[in-house]
Amino acid sequence: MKTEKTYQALQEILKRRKAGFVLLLDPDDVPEAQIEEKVTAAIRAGVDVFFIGGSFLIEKNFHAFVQQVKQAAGEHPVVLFPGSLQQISPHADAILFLCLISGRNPEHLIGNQAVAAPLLWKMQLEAISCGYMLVESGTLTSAQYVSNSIPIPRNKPAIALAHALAGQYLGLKTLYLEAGSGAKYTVPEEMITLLDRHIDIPLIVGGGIRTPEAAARKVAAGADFVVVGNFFESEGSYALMQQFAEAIHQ
Ligand code: 1GP
Repeated sequence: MKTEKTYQALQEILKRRKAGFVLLLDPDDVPEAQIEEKVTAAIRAGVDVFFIGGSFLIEKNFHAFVQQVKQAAGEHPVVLFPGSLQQISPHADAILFLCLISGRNPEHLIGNQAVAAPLLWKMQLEAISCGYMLVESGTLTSAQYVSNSIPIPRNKPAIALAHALAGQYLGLKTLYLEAGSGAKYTVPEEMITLLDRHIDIPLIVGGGIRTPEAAARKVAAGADFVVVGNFFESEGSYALMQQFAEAIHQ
């Protein structure tokens, strides 16, 4: 892919703010009639970037969903965060080209990427390479189950650092420390700080973040982007979105 427009837009956000606020939208959890209203409200509250993805796609026409989110998001980046090979669409600005570097499952290290790459090339969709690292978070998560991989022990930050450095030396452009959607425990701050001290590429952190205080702790520890998904699927939670934005932007 020739352009890196969206990757540059992410870096621009980091020049303006301490960290970026990412809202993860799961197509199965946002009713079609609410897409525009939710995206508009999120932008008003201070969301910087939208990720779209989920472990399964059961209900939705994925392309139509991505198109509607992009229409409502305007200039704000809309990035695919694919839970499977079915979650690829030319209507997004870019895709996180995930490599599950914490695991040892060849399908998630190179197999799926080789299937997806020609499709991305045909669509001329920007691919942002991302070292995806699952971190143990108290219970079995969908990401662990679906990827058939063992997460990094949460009390072993040195293991996370070794994988993160390997990802950076391989030329990956971002790293994602993932506790898993709805995780019981979030990614430990100690692990984030250790990576932040040694890694130059943007560090994305997500999974189980349910309060502005928790989000602020991830940023203080060194997260460049904080992803929140599950929490904003509950009734009335959008009222707190501005507080999350303030906590993340600092
Ligand atoms: C999951 O990191 C994201 O992939 C967000 O997690 O849904 O728990 O906020 P939550």
